[in-house]
Amino acid sequence: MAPHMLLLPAVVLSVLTLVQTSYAQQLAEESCTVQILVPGLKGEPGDKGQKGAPGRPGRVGPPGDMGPPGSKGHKGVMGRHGKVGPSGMKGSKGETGDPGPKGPDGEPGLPCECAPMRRMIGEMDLLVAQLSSELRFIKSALPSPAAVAGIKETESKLYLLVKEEKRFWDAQLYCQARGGHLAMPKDQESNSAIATYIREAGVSRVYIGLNDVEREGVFTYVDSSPMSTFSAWRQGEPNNAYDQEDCTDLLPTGEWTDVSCSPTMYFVCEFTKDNI
Ligand SMILES: [Ca+2]
Ligand SMILES: [Ca+2]
Repeated sequence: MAPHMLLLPAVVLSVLTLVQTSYAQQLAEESCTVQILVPGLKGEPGDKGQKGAPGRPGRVGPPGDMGPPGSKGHKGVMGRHGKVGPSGMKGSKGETGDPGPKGPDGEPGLPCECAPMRRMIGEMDLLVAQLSSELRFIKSALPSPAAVAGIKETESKLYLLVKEEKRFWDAQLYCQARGGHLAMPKDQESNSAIATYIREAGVSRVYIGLNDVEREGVFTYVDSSPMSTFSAWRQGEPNNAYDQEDCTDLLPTGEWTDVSCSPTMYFVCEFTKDNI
């Protein structure tokens, strides 16, 4: 008989031994006396496996410790002044102070000389009234300082040289609007006053208020009074040149000439002092 035929029942027996417990162990000890079993040869190492999938994220760790404190910053510059606030409420009125000490007695007064004083005061009142009225006249008569070369006066008249060139009748209207007329020299005194006035002002001729518009050759003043005893015609005047000279001008010499009423020239207004 071949040895492997003897071995087969022993192998079967060993398998039974492995699947049975205490009884099998006991039986195996008895079997080891019959046959010693050896493990098989170690196999060849297998191929390296593929890399596995990434694992799940780990748990959140505990908070870290607080870091060391930073260094202190520099001090800032001072800010601008703030806006002025609103005014405060008005304070309450203080109490009246104590009366001051009595002053020294004054010098004894002079005895009153009442009668002369009253007379003087009366005269001054009249003077003030007259000055006030003349001032009112000057203010109303002066169109502008540049247009007038001052005022000339006689005992009863005021003369105003107007340095605005106007035709005869426009000049008369200008004077009338201020309460007067074109100057009407009716005697030597007033004629000289007007002549001096325009000579001092450096004016070569002015209209005066005399004309023969109504009736050729018959001169009348602009207040309708006739030229009577006084006249100051230059030699050869009035000549009614070209049959169209019906108005009158006065020259710095004080002489008159008849001229056309159309040219524009300076003129002199006359005001009666009683009327102003
Ligand atoms: Ca004439
Ligand atoms: Ca003439």
